[in-house]
Amino acid sequence: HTQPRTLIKDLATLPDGPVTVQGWVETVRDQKRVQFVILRDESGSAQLVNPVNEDTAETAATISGLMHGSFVTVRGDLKADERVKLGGLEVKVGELVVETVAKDSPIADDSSIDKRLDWRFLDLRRPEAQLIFRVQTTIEHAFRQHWIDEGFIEIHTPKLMATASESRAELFEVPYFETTAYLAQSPQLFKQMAQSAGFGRIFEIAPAFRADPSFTSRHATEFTSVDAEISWVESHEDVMAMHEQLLAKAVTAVIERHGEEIQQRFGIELQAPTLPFPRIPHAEVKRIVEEGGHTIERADGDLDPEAERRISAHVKETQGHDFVFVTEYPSTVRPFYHLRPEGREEVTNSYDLIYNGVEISTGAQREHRIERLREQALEKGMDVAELEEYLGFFEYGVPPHGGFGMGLARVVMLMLGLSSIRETTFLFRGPTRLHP
Ligand code: AMO
Repeated sequence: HTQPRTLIKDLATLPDGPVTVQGWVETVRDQKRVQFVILRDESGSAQLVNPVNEDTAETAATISGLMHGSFVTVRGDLKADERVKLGGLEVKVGELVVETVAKDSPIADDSSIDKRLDWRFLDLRRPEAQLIFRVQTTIEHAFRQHWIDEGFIEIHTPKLMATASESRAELFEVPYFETTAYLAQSPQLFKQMAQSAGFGRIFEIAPAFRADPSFTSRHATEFTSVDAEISWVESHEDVMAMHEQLLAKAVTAVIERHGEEIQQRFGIELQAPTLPFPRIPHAEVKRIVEEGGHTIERADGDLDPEAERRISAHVKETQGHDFVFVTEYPSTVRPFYHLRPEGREEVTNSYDLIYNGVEISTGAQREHRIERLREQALEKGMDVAELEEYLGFFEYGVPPHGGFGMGLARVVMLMLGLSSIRETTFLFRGPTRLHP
C-alpha cells in the first residue's frame, strides 16, 4: 500500500498509519539498536526511526551510509508520540530509497557570504533563508493589498528604454538592432507618464538596473524597485502619508504572520510603527549629526551612510521610532524633476526615508509645470533633446503629483536586522557577480 507523498508539516494532521514522505537528510544518529534520521522538506522536519534487527539490516546499512543533504523517499508508519521533541510524532521506516546521494557540502555555516552565494541553492536551504523570502512575500502582498484597497492601478513599464531615466552615470547599455537601448534605472518617467494619462494612482514592483560599481552592503546592479505615483498632491506630505500607511500595514502583516518565528530565528521582536513617522528637515538633520560630532564629507552636502545611521539612532533614542523621513532636501542634490516650493528655490518638496539606519526610499512632489521643468533640466545640465519625449507629457497637462521608489531588498534587510541585501536578494547581482 503506497500512500501519496505528504508534506512533513501535514504529518501532524494524519492518523497513525502508512505515509510517504520525501526530503533532504538533515542529520543521522546511528546507534547500535536504533537509528534516527531527521528529514526535512520545505515545510518542516520530522524524525524517522529504524530499530536495527535482522529484518531491517538492509535499511540500516543504507541509513549508516547516508550523507547530509541526500534526497530520499521514505515509506513508513506514522505514529504520534508525545515523547518525541520534534513535532510529537515519528515515522518508522519501512522502505528508504536514496533518490540522490548528495556530494559533500561545499559550504558550512561559517562560510563567507561570497562562497555561500556561489552555492546559493544550498545556502537557501537554511530555514532562516526561507523565512526571509516568506517575509518578503508577505510584505509585497501587504503592499499590493493596501494599494488595491486604495484604488491604485498596477502597471508594468518597459525595462528597455531609449534614454536614461536617472543620472547617465549608472546606465547599462544594450545593443538593440540598429541602435542602443538602456536598461531602466527606475520607472520614473513612465510612472509620471501615467499621471499625464489620467491613471491617478499607480504602483509597480519590478526590476531596476544600475551600473553602479560599488561593493557596499546596500547596492546591487539589479534590484526590485517598489514604486508608486499619485496625482492631486498638495505637497510631498501627501506622498509621505501614503508611504507610511503602506509600511505600517506591511510591518503589521509580517508581525501577524511571522512574528514568532522571526523572534526565534533572528532574535528580533518586531513592533508595528506608530503613525505619523517622524519628519526632520535635511538642514536640521545636518545640524543634529554635526553637533553629535560627525562631519559630513560629501561636497554636495548630501547625507553619507554614517549620517543616516546617526540620525536614525537619534530618532530611535528621542522618539522610539525605527523610521524617519528626512525632508526638504537641497535642490543641489536632487534630480531636475523634484518640485521646488514657491519662494524657497534652494530646497525641494522631497524626502528620503531612513529605516533602522539606512535609506530605503526617495520620494518627492514632481515639478509638473513645463516651463520650470525645462529650466531645471537645463540647469542640471541634462540633455534636453533626449528629454523631449518626457517633457511632452507635460505639454498636455499633468495634475500635481508625486511618488516614491523603494528598494525591496533593503526593506527586508532592515526589518530583519541583516547585514547585507545579498542575504535578502534571491540571486544577487553586483559588479563581479553574474552567477549563478
Ligand atoms: P533612488 O535612486 O533614490 O530614487 O532609488 C530609490 C530607492 O531604490 C533603492 N536603490 C537601490 N537598491 C539596491 N541597489 C541599488 N544600486 C539601488 N539604487 C537605489 C534604494 C533607494 O532608496 N526615481 C527615484 C524614486 C522616486 O523619486 O520615485 C529613484 O530612483 O532603496
